[in-house]
Amino acid sequence: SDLEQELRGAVERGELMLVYQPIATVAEGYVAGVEALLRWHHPRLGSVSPAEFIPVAEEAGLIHELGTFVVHEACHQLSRWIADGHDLWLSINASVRELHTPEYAHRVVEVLRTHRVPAEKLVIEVTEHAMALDVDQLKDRLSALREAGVKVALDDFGSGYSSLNLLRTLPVDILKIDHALLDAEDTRSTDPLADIVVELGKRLQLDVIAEGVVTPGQRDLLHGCGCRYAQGELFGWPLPAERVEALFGEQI
Ligand code: G
Ligand code: G
Ligand code: MN
Ligand code: NA
Repeated sequence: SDLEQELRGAVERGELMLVYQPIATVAEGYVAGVEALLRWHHPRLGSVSPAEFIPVAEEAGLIHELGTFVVHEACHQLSRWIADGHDLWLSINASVRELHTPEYAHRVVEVLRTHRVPAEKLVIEVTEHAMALDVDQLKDRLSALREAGVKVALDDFGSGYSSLNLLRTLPVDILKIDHALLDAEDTRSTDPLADIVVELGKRLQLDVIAEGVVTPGQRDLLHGCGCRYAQGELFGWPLPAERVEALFGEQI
């Protein structure tokens, strides 16, 4: 496709960059981590959404090149933040296709070593599209990451039918609650669904992050449920490194 042609070489041409969305503590509103999100600015097509180009990259076998760029760039940035005395973690999204590669965990560890970043500061987010991969294989990949000290998050939890089964099957540390579970919950002070999902995470001894938090009402609701972390418009959109940095140490 046209998009595929344009995506080839986009890394070398410097058209890709990362933005970072703050992940804040619900109780205090401090930035505890950031999620790196890929952006593509094409000279003619303009801004292309990852929702559009990631599937193309997966089909075209370009996802490994993109994924490598993301891990390097994000870990390099994290190493600078750590050197500046900031205490935070960094999450990156991994495509299931990347996790297909047997040496994926090994490569990630190499990058961490290159940038002298402690493994426990890195979180790899996987979605339930992960089901497309052989589950045993995926378990092996995630276990290898965790043995190296890297954290694993199950992303978009609650957005699809296979979530509960995946949660039972996969070795993960963090549960990210899909924004759809919180939508329109602002008017209520309690929500059984949010409550149950947060409780589920706690019972499984997982850290829970709520996504797509837009209103103070939603934050209060999450606080009431005992949800520890949240991300979304209320705390900040994905921002370039130098702009997200301005939020570190501030109450937001
Ligand atoms: O940032 P935005 O909401 O536009 O992202 C759209 C989708 O693209 C989300 O599902 C997000 O997880 C995914 N995405 C963003 N950055 C990356 C990335 O670096 N790698 C992968 N595999 N997916 C990404
Ligand atoms: O699939 P994943 O959770 O990785 O996608 C994260 C994306 O969600 C981000 O790229 C961001 O653009 C989008 N996002 C971030 N905050 C909000 C929000 O408050 N509301 C909505 N609808 N989307 C958000
Ligand atoms: Mn994500
Ligand atoms: Na998500």
